[in-house]
Amino acid sequence: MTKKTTSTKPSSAAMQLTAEQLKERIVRHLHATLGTDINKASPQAWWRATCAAVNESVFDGLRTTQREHYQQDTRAVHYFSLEYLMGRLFSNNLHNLGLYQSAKQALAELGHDIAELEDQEEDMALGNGGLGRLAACFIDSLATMNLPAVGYGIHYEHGLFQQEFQAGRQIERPDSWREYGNPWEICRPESVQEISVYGYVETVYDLQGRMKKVWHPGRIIKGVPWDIPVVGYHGSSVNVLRLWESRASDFFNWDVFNSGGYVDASRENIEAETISKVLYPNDETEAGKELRLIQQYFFCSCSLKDIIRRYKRAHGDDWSKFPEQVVIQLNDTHPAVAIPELMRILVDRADMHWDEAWGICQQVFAYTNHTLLPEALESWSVRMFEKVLPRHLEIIYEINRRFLLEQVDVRWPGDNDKKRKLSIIEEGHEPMVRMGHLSVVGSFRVNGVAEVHSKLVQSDLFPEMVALWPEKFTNVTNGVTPRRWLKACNPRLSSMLDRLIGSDWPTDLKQLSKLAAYADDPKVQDDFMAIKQQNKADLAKVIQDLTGVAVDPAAIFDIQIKRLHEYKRQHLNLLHILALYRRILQNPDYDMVPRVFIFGAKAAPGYKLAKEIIYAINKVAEKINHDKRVKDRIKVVFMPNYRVTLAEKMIPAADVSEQISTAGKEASGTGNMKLALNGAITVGTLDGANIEIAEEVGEDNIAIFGLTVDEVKALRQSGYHSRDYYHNNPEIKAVLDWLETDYFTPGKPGELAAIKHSLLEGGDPYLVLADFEGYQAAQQQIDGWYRDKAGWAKKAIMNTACVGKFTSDRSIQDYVDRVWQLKPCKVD
Ligand code: 9GP
Repeated sequence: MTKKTTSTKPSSAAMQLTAEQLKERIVRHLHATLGTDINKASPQAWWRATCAAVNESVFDGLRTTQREHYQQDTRAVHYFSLEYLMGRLFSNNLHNLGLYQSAKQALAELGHDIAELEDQEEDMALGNGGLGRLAACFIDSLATMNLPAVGYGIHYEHGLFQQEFQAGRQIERPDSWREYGNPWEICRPESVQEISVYGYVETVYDLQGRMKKVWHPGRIIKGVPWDIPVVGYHGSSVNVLRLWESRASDFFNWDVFNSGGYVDASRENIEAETISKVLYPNDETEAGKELRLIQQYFFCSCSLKDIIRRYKRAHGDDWSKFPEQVVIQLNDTHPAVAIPELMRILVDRADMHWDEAWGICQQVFAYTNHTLLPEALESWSVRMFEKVLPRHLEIIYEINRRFLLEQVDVRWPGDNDKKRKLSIIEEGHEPMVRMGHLSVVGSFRVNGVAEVHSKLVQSDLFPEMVALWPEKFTNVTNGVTPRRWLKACNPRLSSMLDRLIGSDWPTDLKQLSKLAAYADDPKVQDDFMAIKQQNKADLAKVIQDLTGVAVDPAAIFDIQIKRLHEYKRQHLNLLHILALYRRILQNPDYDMVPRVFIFGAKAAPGYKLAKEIIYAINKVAEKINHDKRVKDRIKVVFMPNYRVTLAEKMIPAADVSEQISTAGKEASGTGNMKLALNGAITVGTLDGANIEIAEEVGEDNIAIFGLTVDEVKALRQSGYHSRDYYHNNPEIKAVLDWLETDYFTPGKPGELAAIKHSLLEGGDPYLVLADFEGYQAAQQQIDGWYRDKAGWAKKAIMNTACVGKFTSDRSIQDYVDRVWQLKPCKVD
């Protein structure tokens, strides 16, 4: 059960605002903030004026919350994340303040449609995918649950690239989310920090003859904080997301300037500003670049100094309370360099004894692992680390020396293999710093993000660490905020829920279970499916606008939305589409419920095969959508530029949710939760949180297929030969061979051959062919289920009714109970 830590009553001053009062505010801001007039203001100006009007309430809440936290000297969690995929904030803030209806009315009376103004906002896409969106859901829950928290990250000038298709191929365009400023953020020059990189370390002796290390940095960089208020739902706290922007330090500028080096000075400026320039667009792969390490260190160092500044304001130089007041959650290993940085500050700057400093560190940090993919496990070459952060490398060596001596050698005396395996430094031709090992050694808790994933973290990734510290490891299954992912994005279903089960569900999602009592009620079934139908009609318009493809809302809307990656197996979906198409060509009367296969996915720009898969899907779509023989039984669309805002339009319209990763590869998934919450039926493998979704909704309401984690391991061990499947299954052979012809790319045979090659010569690393038959059977099951209208409606309702567990409020409560030990602080 989700424990309720907050009242759900809309109680803040903002809630009492009438449309009339809001109108007055909007017009006032149109004049005083935007300097324009009702008669000539552009939609952009109206949108900004409305944001400013909303901000009056947001800033009120922010001030009150900060005052309360300061006065009560609360323990707080500090969420360190290189990514926050926030999407738009306009409707989210209005909903959370309880102002959406008043604003809608106010704008209507001023002659504007709120939905049109919403489209004025660029997505704040400071993240790649699941990990970044999870961080955004978590900070929403933290504020809603009145938990003192600060999110820390980077104020990227360019977020995730915008995707276009040219002749079916992905083209990346820069994202400039704040080209003309962003109304939600506040610059805080009073809290600027300075950080250092490069240089060398000197060993000196103080007057007592004690050895000290002095780092002489090669460059100093300024971190300028931008605060984005995070509004809790219905009159709860307003927390802060603090994002750091890098600038050249004044000190260095002047130095070079004064000696006449104007060009050099601007080069330094540019280099410093490069740090927060772009988000690395890779997902699940390590960047391995010096700039990326500097980005990580930059935001960790700025954030730690910020935390310490705030702590010292209340406690001066008394460090004893620090672990009571501060907990830092490391979102993946990206911020792991915070561990040696805090050690450096305590030992070198605060003159603390190593043991005392290490004691503090180990009570402060907790680490969440989000992936088992070997290519995503970060490690930095010792050479580069030494160049960028020479003092930190020394500290890591010392942490490692003590760990191997005091822990590993005590537990496994003389076992050099164990030492080699557990060492934070991986020896080899190019010695590497293993950030995962550092994170585990330096943290008091380590969690995975779904039951099965947490088990695999323990059994496959860090078994010896578990032997050393069994109590360190735990699980916190991910969740999503129902405020954005149901209340705001699916207003029709939300109103229906309010009518049927009351309006407490947005902060107490288990209430949804009350819906189960209506699952057989024909009226409720009709209403539920009518809403789905309207949402599908809305999406059909968006599809037409974005892709030019006309789709029929009566068809099954089958949706796969997530980053493009082999392990997520969009190509398995494609092979199934090809098999259906082939059946139709072979049998013109082939009987199937018409289906629209809808994809949304960005591929990392350097990930060639992922881009080939996008190309293949687009080419196959082109052919099928224009083939009269298909008679609209299949349509395929690839939505360009998939992002949070598009997800909000797609998810409420989904009948089928594709969650088809190779078992053991998807740590959790969160799209699976959002889709089920909105009444989509999952076709999925027993992977990540799919397993828990299946447990909650029951086997009648989900189509599970494919190898389990154990079966995947066994198959690999016994030797997997993808060619056997190719030769033994004529349909597999036919569709793979088809891809090699020029059927889909007239005059250019072989253009789509990369997929076949990866599955045959490449050995099919994600077992696509092994799961093909099972997948097909699951899809057949879906087809059968959909023909029974009442049966389908029941399944859809049961999905919404049974997924209350997957609210991010429950995840946060689990973190509070299992990791953070945090108390809510009610803000009036
Ligand atoms: O791939 C995981 C995804 O399964 C999970 O839902 C998400 C949030 O925990 O994190 C993703 N991992 C990453 O984005 C990078 O490790």
